[in-house]
Amino acid sequence: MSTSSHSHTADAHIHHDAHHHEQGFWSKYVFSTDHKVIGIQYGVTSLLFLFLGFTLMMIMRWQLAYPGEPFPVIRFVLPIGIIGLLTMFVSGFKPSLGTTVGVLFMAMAALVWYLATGEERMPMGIMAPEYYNSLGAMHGTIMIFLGVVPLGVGAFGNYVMPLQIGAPDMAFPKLNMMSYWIYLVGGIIMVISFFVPGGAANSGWTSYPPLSEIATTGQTWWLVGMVFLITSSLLGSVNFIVTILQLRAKGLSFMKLPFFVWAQLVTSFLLLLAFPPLEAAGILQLLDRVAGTSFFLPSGLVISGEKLMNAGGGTPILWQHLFWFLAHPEVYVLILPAMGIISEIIANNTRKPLWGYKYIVYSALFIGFMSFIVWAHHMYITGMGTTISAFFQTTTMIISVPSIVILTSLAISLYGGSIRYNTAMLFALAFIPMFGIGGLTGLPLGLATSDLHLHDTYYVIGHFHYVVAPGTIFALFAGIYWWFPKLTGRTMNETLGKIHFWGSFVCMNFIFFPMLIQGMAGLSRRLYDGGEQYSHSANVIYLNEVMSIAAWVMAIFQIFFIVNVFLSMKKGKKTTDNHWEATTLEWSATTAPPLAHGNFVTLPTVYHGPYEYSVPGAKKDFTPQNEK
Ligand code: HEM
Ligand SMILES: [Cu+2]
Repeated sequence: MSTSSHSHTADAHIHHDAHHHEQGFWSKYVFSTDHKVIGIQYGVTSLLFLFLGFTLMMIMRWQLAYPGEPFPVIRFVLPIGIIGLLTMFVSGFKPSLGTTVGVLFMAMAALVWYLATGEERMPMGIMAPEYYNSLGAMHGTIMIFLGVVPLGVGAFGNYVMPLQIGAPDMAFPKLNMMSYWIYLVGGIIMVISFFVPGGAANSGWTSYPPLSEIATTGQTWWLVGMVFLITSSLLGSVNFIVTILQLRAKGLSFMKLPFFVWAQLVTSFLLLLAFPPLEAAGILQLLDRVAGTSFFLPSGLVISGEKLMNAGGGTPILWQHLFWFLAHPEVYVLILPAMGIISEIIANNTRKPLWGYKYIVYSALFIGFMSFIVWAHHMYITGMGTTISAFFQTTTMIISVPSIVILTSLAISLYGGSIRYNTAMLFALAFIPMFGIGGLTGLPLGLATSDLHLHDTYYVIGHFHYVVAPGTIFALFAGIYWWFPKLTGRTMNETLGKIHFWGSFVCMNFIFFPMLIQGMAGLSRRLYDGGEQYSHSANVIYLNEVMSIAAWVMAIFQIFFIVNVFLSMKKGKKTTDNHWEATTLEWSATTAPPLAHGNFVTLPTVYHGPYEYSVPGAKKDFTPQNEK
């Protein structure tokens, strides 16, 4: 790989300095309207939330492995505090991003200490059953709505998409800023809910009534938080759609868009169309809880021997429909940006065009459309009658086809390439089989007959975690290693990166494969003691400890990642604007790091497709999109 500096880099930086207006600290870093700063804000915030969701899971895994044993608070709090101190140390305790993150890690250590103690949550140091429910519900909520989506869309989408389409910024920069701040408020409300009487929401991330309507105050906070998060997503998605449709560089026709941009476009439509019904439903549930309405409560509901006065005429099943009408498309919101990231990395590191670019694009569009008519495959057990079941089984089998097309195209893209095995590529390569397992294990859940047995077992937990953890999370890691040189002008350390990859890859499978086995044995999900009380789990219960240990070991490997980020930000090898010798605009037309605002020295014109690698007769093995 070439490390020589392109000659325009120096000029661009000079130009940059001359161009630079004096901006105050607040408008530059805090209430910024620059899509890159907002992308970074989204990135830092969502990574911290991912860490929090991950920590909740580690606390749960203690309870699952050793139910009834006192929780070793110090073993969990101390490492997080040390990460905080280490981060501050690497940043020299000076006012900077690193120090801020260090302080936030210290705050997180205090939060975890709070969460892992207290008579209400941990009587005599042992987890209360209701509290396991809280941790589970909040782990799911935080991971999805505060972690993965804001990272995949808010951070990567915001930072990369405008650069990839040659736009000076998003179409509505102020809306963009509002989207971030509303997201943050939603997140803070969710965190505060841990401190209200009765603790955080404990009705699952699905919030099914009637349970959710008689749950403690935390559920009200959850609903209010969700309204903020949904509003934020809606503002973001409108912005993304208009930006992609209106602000593409000259010559950048739709079929020349990098697949990452397509993925963001389809994702935005999913958010825009699927979230409003849940926002409405959330407000209705809120009214049921605080205003005495009965949208979701059936007549004659009796709770602990007492008739619930406001219950009547409502239907819990309506909530299930409204919830899954969002939540199935949401699954594709989690996976499409991931596929977008993977496509960029695979094309570049095989030095070959993406095989079947058109099929991939059409598949993504088809997925987008179909994802609105499969939702009730989550409800076979609810009981809808065979006709409706048959419809949803059919659509579910159909929607699996485009995913298979995308995955197959990516796999074929590898064939005959001269593959560069850097950390980003390793994560991208691992994505293919991991998402493959996640997808294939979904098929039996899409058929009512087999779902009868598998529904609500650990098989489901194993299935969707293969999609979101070694699937999406790996793609997001890949994206961080991949775009880091663009963000900072420096590269991440490859040795630390590879340790991080291999450790995570091995541990992930030790965590999630056993869940599939437990589930097939019939072990139910959402059990606070991991299924200890059931005789049918006797043969598979030992796996709980295996999975928990794998989860904690995996946590240790994440330290290599955290250290790598902060170390590389300060001390990483300086690199050129186009570190990976890539073709898309964010690499070949912008500087590293890109200009503060405006993005481009001169707006680029596009002449080529997104993945013209190793074109016969070309001088180099890559032809940038903007090269004449
Ligand atoms: C290595 C990482 C992870 C581990 C070890 C893990 C582990 C777990 C465990 C043990 C449960 C509870 C199962 C139960 O009691 O039924 C759970 C539930 C869940 N997890 Fe994860 N998880 C991880 C990452 C993620 C990610 C990345 C996401 C989403 C993007 C996610 C979303 C969920 C959801 C939605 C639930 C269901 C919560 C509910 O039942 O309401 N998890 N996870
Ligand atoms: Cu679904």
